[in-house]
Amino acid sequence: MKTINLIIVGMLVFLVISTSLLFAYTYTLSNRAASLETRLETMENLAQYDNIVFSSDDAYVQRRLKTGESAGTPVYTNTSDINYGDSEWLIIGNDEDHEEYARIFLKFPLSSILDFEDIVSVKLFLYKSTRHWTTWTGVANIEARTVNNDFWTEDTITWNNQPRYTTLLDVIPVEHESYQWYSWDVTPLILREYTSRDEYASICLKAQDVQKKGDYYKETIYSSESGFHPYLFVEYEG
Ligand SMILES: [Ca+2]
Ligand SMILES: [Ca+2]
Repeated sequence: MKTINLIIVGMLVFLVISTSLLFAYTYTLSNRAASLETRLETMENLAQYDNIVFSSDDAYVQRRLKTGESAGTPVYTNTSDINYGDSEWLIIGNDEDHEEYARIFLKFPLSSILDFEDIVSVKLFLYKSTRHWTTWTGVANIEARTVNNDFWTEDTITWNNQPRYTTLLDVIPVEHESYQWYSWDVTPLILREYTSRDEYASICLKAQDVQKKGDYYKETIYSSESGFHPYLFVEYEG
């Protein structure tokens, strides 16, 4: 009789636990779906405006990552030939302690900009995520730089075959713990592309400073695969 009671109690406990887990899982899923919906709706609203240009290609590239130590010898994962074009993240990092470097490349088709003569400014907008690797609370200066080569694609770009970056366009302090849009002024690049009849503008985003001893930062931006599509905002005269 005691054994039967124990079995019944056991079954009841199992039922209660599994039902709670199922509820928690369903709740998390519906929350995630809701937040993705909100993001996509925001992007659709933006797309109504003809002064928004979405990126055609976006990816980050990354140099080798120190993953740990084995008997005093550093262990690395070589990421230099890995392509991250379909990732929902775009990552920036410049960390000598961990020997880890990451940059973002973006490409924008300029055919939808019809009125170059009336351009007042063009700003690059990126949404910063709170996906963190550490509890560091500092500010990272992030540079936007010109990339002359437009022949790279998000499906093939890696650390080893990345195009060169050149002129500094703008530098913006990004708070590690923030969750918001940030913008960089890229007007001179877009006007130059127009003057030279170039149909695409490529931009590199990288960290300006090398990480200081004891600090560790890697900033994560949402990619076009996430719902927060990187875009250019073109401001016209009048
Ligand atoms: Ca991408
Ligand atoms: Ca170009």
